Amino acid sequence: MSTHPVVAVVGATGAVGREMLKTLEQRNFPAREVIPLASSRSAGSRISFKGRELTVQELGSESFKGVDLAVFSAGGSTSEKFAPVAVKSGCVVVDNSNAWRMHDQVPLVVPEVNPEALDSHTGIIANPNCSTIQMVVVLKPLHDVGTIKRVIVSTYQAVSGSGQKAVEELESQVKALFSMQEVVSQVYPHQIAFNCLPHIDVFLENDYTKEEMKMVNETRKIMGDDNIRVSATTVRVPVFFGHSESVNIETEKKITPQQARAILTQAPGVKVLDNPSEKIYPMPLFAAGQDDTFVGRIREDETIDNGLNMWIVADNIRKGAALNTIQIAELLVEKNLLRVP
Ligand code: NAP
Ligand code: 3JN
Repeated sequence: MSTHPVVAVVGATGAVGREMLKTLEQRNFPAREVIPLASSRSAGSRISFKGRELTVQELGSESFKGVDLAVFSAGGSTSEKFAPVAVKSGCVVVDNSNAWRMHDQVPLVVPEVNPEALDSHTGIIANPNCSTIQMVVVLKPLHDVGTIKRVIVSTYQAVSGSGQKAVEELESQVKALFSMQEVVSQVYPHQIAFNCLPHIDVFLENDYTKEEMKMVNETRKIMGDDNIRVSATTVRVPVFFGHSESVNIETEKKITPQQARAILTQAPGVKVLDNPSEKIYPMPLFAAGQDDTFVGRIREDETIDNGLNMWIVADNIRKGAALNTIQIAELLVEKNLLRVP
């Protein structure tokens, strides 16, 4: 293969797929050709890429012939079925779904945190959940210095995390409420406009949601430390773009807020916005469209010896999904790993 791979984007018409195309273009990813794939519903529709119109093709078992790299964002069942088909065709897969994240042979990668995990890939590489990505980008540099023992996180997740239809649902509910019309909920089990839903993905037997357990298990795998205890509450809020997180950590070695700010100022992919007296702190409205993960409100947890509280915000569709995926693809090219062993 030349260093200019043929790239397939599976789920190209969706919220994440469109952002992946935008990111490939913005970062001038060295693709020889880009092939947008989706379901029969949108096959034949056109998508613009680098000033040209690409025709969306229906995903099928022949779609990966001659393709070097496939980035997937079409849901877990599509990834389960088609990622192995792609790998069999000699194509390396970076998958955005939950389907492969916890498989032993599948690296779960955040380039700023564990790029070395890519070296042992066997064809499929998993992109973590958005809420996990933005948290570990901030926690890993602190873990390296103070060893994190325990994390308690509550999330405030934007509706774009549930796809294009959810963005439209919030929009139409707000319009309906201001024009005294009936509110219709199809994506969410309750009205999301002017509301908060402590319910993301399905409830599990332990009374946590699947989204919460993704944060628990993925954090340990990415940080390479099964001793870290994580407790998560994930909440959907009426924000269009940008997930926010209130994060509390307990460390073995004390890290003061001043030290944490100094460590995080040097951390790749992180921007410290922490000057409360000037009303400077991260907010989702301003993180939307940005590549960095923002952290602020860093302060001591006064209830324990070695504890910190902080507020972490990032664009869930960008760093939480599309950008992280394309950063993985860039690393694969850079490390000459774009081949199935
Ligand atoms: P979305 O806006 O609803 O888009 C879904 C995309 O998948 C569309 O392009 C759709 O094509 C395509 N698709 C659906 N079923 C398909 C099938 N059977 N065969 C081929 N294509 C199919 O959703 P999204 O927000 O982009 O999210 C897509 C997926 O990405 C999610 O299900 C999730 O697994 C993953 N995701 C991950 C994160 C993360 O945390 N890293 C965040 C968000 C999403 P049509 O236009 O033809 O319907
Ligand atoms: O809800 C969010 O804010 C993030 C959503 C992620 C998501 C949505 C549908 C299916 C996922 C994911 O990445 O974990 C999945 C999934 O693949 O399970």
